[in-house]
Amino acid sequence: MSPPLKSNDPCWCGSGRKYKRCHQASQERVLPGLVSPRRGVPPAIIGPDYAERGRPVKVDEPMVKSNDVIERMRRAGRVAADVLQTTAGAVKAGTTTDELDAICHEATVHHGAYPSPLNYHGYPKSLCTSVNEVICHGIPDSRPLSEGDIVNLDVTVYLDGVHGDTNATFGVGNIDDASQRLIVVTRESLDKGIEAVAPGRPISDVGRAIQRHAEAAGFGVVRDYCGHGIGEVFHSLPQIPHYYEPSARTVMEAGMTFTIEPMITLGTWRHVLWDDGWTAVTADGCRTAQFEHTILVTEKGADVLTRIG
Ligand code: EYF
Ligand code: CO
Ligand code: CO
Repeated sequence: MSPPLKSNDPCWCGSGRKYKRCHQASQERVLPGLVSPRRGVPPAIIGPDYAERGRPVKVDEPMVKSNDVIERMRRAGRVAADVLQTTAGAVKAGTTTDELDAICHEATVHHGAYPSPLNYHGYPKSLCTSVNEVICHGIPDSRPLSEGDIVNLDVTVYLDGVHGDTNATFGVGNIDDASQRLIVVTRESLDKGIEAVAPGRPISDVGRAIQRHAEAAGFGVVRDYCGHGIGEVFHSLPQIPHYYEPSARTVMEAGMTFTIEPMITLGTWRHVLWDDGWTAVTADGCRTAQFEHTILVTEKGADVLTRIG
């Protein structure tokens, strides 16, 4: 990975080439706002091992899950999908990303679940809100959404000892054609990745399918953030690259659970981090979109655990 860079214009992508300001980027870059105090979780809700201290104790688990874990993941996946839908209902110009976090937090707790991002490695909020050129891990703050923005809402819940992780990107009011096309192609790229899931196939087939679709549309595929194994642990093996990575030779088996969460850009796939150490933005300021599902590998292919309904 290239060394951490600042997001101020002009920026260097780390490849030695200077990126000009993206001609397709929004006119103004997203700026950090104020982050509200941490929200509390009722004591009756059982959180993951990192909820108090921030550092996960259990960091690995079998890639192939037991039937008991899978049944609990089905419930967690449905709750995550429901919370995402509820939170998305509040996306409109003028709503702050902190208000979206409050809605996500309350909806999660209402289901008796713990919002998995909260205090995960010290992350301060219950939701990730990634606006325009923010690739992922945007921290909800006092910034109101503006007409024409795009925003990704990334929801993970912890219910009955397991996690369910899903996200989607939404337009705020009327968005420009490039942003609309980006959202459609990113959604399709996730679908292509899901279609490549089958027992006996290498994990590299997932990224190959995603990259082929996104690059055929002229878009970039973020390399430095991947899908991940999920279950009783938020992030475990296998790692799921969203581009063709020949070393991703692990063969998919029925009972494996992982996320697929491609981040697709209008320009470069390279990122820089904000000074907060969490927020990843495109190195050239171009917009980026993401969609995510939690997947179970079955004998027939993929079972999507975070589908709504
Ligand atoms: C240690 C975080 C840790 N990480 C990943 C922690 O899989 C996720 N979304 O689909 C995902 C969500 C969150 C997350 C929320 C908080 N974190 C973020 C950035 C860096 C980091 O380093
Ligand atoms: Co997620
Ligand atoms: Co994830």
